[in-house]
Amino acid sequence: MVTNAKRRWVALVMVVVVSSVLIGAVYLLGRSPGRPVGSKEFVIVAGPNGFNGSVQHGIPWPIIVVHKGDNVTITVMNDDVVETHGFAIVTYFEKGFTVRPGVSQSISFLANRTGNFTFYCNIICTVHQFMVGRLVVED
Ligand SMILES: [Cu+2]
Repeated sequence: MVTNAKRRWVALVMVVVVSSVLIGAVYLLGRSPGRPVGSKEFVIVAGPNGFNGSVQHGIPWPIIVVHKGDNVTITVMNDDVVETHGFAIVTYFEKGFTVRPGVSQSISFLANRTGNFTFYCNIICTVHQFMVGRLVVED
Protein backbone atom coordinates (compact mmCIF):
# COMPACT_ATOMS: atom_id res chain seq x y z
CA MET A 1 0.00 0.00 0.00
CA VAL A 2 1.34 3.44 -0.99
CA THR A 3 0.78 6.16 1.57
CA ASN A 4 0.54 9.85 0.84
CA ALA A 5 3.83 10.33 2.70
CA LYS A 6 5.52 7.87 0.37
CA ARG A 7 4.01 9.61 -2.69
CA ARG A 8 5.31 12.96 -1.42
CA TRP A 9 8.74 11.45 -0.86
CA VAL A 10 8.84 9.98 -4.39
CA ALA A 11 7.71 13.33 -5.84
CA LEU A 12 10.44 15.15 -3.93
CA VAL A 13 13.12 12.76 -5.16
CA MET A 14 11.87 13.19 -8.76
CA VAL A 15 12.07 16.98 -8.45
CA VAL A 16 15.63 16.76 -7.17
CA VAL A 17 16.70 14.36 -9.95
CA VAL A 18 15.05 16.39 -12.75
CA SER A 19 16.51 19.63 -11.40
CA SER A 20 19.97 18.11 -11.29
CA VAL A 21 19.70 16.97 -14.91
CA LEU A 22 18.49 20.42 -16.03
CA ILE A 23 21.21 22.24 -14.13
CA GLY A 24 23.76 19.88 -15.68
CA ALA A 25 22.35 20.49 -19.16
CA VAL A 26 22.46 24.26 -18.74
CA TYR A 27 26.02 24.01 -17.47
CA LEU A 28 27.08 21.96 -20.51
CA LEU A 29 25.25 24.27 -22.93
CA GLY A 30 27.03 27.22 -21.39
CA ARG A 31 30.33 25.61 -22.26
CA SER A 32 29.54 24.63 -25.84
CA PRO A 33 29.87 26.46 -29.18
CA GLY A 34 29.91 30.21 -29.46
CA ARG A 35 32.66 30.25 -26.90
CA PRO A 36 35.30 28.06 -28.45
CA VAL A 37 37.97 27.06 -26.00
CA GLY A 38 40.91 25.06 -27.14
CA SER A 39 44.22 25.35 -28.88
CA LYS A 40 45.04 28.59 -30.65
CA GLU A 41 48.14 28.95 -32.80
CA PHE A 42 49.67 32.14 -34.16
CA VAL A 43 52.71 32.98 -36.23
CA ILE A 44 54.61 36.21 -35.86
CA VAL A 45 57.11 37.08 -38.57
CA ALA A 46 59.88 39.21 -37.14
CA GLY A 47 62.20 41.09 -39.46
CA PRO A 48 63.05 44.45 -41.04
CA ASN A 49 59.30 45.21 -41.23
CA GLY A 50 58.81 44.68 -37.53
CA PHE A 51 56.26 42.17 -36.28
CA ASN A 52 54.03 41.14 -39.22
CA GLY A 53 54.60 44.45 -41.00
CA SER A 54 54.14 46.65 -37.93
CA VAL A 55 56.61 49.22 -39.36
CA GLN A 56 53.96 50.13 -41.96
CA HIS A 57 50.95 49.33 -39.81
CA GLY A 58 51.74 51.11 -36.58
CA ILE A 59 51.70 49.65 -33.11
CA PRO A 60 50.43 47.70 -31.29
CA TRP A 61 50.64 45.09 -34.03
CA PRO A 62 49.75 42.29 -34.37
CA ILE A 63 46.83 41.98 -31.97
CA ILE A 64 46.17 38.41 -30.86
CA VAL A 65 42.78 37.66 -29.31
CA VAL A 66 42.12 34.45 -27.35
CA HIS A 67 39.75 33.28 -24.65
CA LYS A 68 40.59 32.53 -21.07
CA GLY A 69 41.33 28.81 -20.87
CA ASP A 70 42.84 28.57 -24.34
CA ASN A 71 46.13 26.84 -24.84
CA VAL A 72 48.05 29.39 -26.90
CA THR A 73 51.06 28.69 -29.07
CA ILE A 74 52.93 31.59 -30.64
CA THR A 75 55.67 30.85 -33.13
CA VAL A 76 58.13 33.63 -33.88
CA MET A 77 59.82 33.29 -37.27
CA ASN A 78 62.80 35.53 -37.79
CA ASP A 79 63.00 36.17 -41.54
CA ASP A 80 65.64 38.85 -41.09
CA VAL A 81 68.91 38.01 -42.80
CA VAL A 82 70.99 40.16 -40.49
CA GLU A 83 69.45 40.83 -37.12
CA THR A 84 68.51 38.72 -34.17
CA HIS A 85 65.10 39.61 -32.70
CA GLY A 86 63.46 38.75 -29.44
CA PHE A 87 60.02 38.05 -28.06
CA ALA A 88 58.53 38.43 -24.61
CA ILE A 89 55.00 38.88 -23.25
CA VAL A 90 54.19 40.92 -20.16
CA THR A 91 52.96 38.60 -17.35
CA TYR A 92 52.78 35.49 -19.54
CA PHE A 93 56.33 35.21 -20.78
CA GLU A 94 58.51 37.76 -19.04
CA LYS A 95 61.66 35.72 -19.57
CA GLY A 96 61.33 35.86 -23.36
CA PHE A 97 63.64 34.38 -25.95
CA THR A 98 65.81 35.58 -28.80
CA VAL A 99 65.64 34.21 -32.34
CA ARG A 100 68.58 34.34 -34.73
CA PRO A 101 68.09 35.18 -38.44
CA GLY A 102 66.28 32.39 -40.29
CA VAL A 103 65.26 30.62 -37.11
CA SER A 104 61.81 29.97 -35.58
CA GLN A 105 60.95 29.44 -31.97
CA SER A 106 57.65 28.82 -30.17
CA ILE A 107 56.16 29.51 -26.78
CA SER A 108 53.05 27.77 -25.44
CA PHE A 109 51.05 28.75 -22.39
CA LEU A 110 47.62 28.53 -20.83
CA ALA A 111 45.77 31.84 -21.09
CA ASN A 112 44.58 31.85 -17.48
CA ARG A 113 44.40 35.62 -16.87
CA THR A 114 42.15 38.01 -18.73
CA GLY A 115 43.28 41.42 -19.90
CA ASN A 116 45.60 43.15 -22.36
CA PHE A 117 49.22 42.10 -22.34
CA THR A 118 51.93 43.75 -24.40
CA PHE A 119 54.43 41.62 -26.24
CA TYR A 120 57.62 43.06 -27.57
CA CYS A 121 61.11 42.47 -28.89
CA ASN A 122 63.25 42.13 -25.78
CA ILE A 123 66.53 43.15 -27.42
CA ILE A 124 67.49 46.45 -28.99
CA CYS A 125 67.26 46.23 -32.80
CA THR A 126 66.85 48.75 -35.63
CA VAL A 127 63.04 48.39 -35.67
CA HIS A 128 62.74 47.96 -31.94
CA GLN A 129 60.14 50.69 -31.41
CA PHE A 130 57.83 48.94 -33.88
CA MET A 131 58.10 45.54 -32.30
CA VAL A 132 55.21 45.96 -29.91
CA GLY A 133 52.05 43.87 -30.18
CA ARG A 134 49.14 43.00 -27.94
CA LEU A 135 47.74 39.80 -26.53
CA VAL A 136 44.08 40.14 -25.54
CA VAL A 137 42.68 37.42 -23.28
CA GLU A 138 38.87 37.68 -23.17
CA ASP A 139 36.68 36.10 -20.54
CU1 LIG B 1 63.81 43.23 -32.78
